[in-house]
Amino acid sequence: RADRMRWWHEAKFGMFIHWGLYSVIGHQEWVLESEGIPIPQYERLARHFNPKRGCARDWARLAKRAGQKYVVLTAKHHEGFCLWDSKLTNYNAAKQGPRRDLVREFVEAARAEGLKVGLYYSLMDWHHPDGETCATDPAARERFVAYTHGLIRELLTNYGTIDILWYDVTLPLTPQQWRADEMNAMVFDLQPQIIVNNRNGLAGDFSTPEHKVAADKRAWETCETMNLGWGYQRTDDEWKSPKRIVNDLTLCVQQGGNYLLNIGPDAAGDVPAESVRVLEAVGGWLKTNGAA
Ligand code: JFZ
Repeated sequence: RADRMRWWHEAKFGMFIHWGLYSVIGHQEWVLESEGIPIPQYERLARHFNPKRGCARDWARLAKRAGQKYVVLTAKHHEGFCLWDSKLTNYNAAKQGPRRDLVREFVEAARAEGLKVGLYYSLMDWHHPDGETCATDPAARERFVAYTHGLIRELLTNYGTIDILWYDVTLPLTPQQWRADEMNAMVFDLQPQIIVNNRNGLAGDFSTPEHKVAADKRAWETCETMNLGWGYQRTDDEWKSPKRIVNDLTLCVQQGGNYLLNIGPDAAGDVPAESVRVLEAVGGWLKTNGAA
């Protein structure tokens, strides 16, 4: 168990990537909910989700320049759109929109740059017809939990070694209703070396304080944004300075934690220029100080 975590403790610094249909609009990743967009209208965003070839490789190269050692991509956020070629839903990037398996491109790009590979997966799903009714309707719950286990199985079967599974948001079900124990057992069966976080409501391998450096007795990782939002937000220019980020990273590392710093690429896969500038400055500092 300790061995499984070693690379992660040594890595210390990772890149979080929030990317999905919400990136087309540029009002963050909660836009479906926060602006009350009807599902059929939201689905049409897929037509405008047209990433440049090689954008995942650009992110991986950027992570390297920043001194980051692992990357975590939102394979499915709350919007429910799957960035991979799923057999369980057509609401995915290989069947509509770009018609490419963006998880495969991401995984291959990360490996090519020598980075460890993480996938973020939101249990909560605003798009699936059973995603809400599963809270009260047992038949819907049965279907939705099976769907969820099936999607996670695909992610951990079809893309080679996955180093981190980063769950998020258990709503509207309890860990018991998700059959989270069984889910993790499947995860470790498929990928014995993987490490998982605690946002499926179980302890997992590490905890995930957000927007704060919160030292813990167990393994922990602070996740943080570079501006205000996680998903691409056009008007959001409240960028943290390289100094602030180096400071937070240093605080995490001093206290034995990891630091997962987010970028929100746009629908073309372009990373906001200010994020690039700040990440390069952070990487430069790490190099100068012999820390990368
Ligand atoms: C979640 C998402 O809703 C959000 O869009 C983003 O992906 C972020 C990384 O995770 O938001 C959370 C989840 C958990 C907590 C706070 C925000 N928490 O435990 O404090």
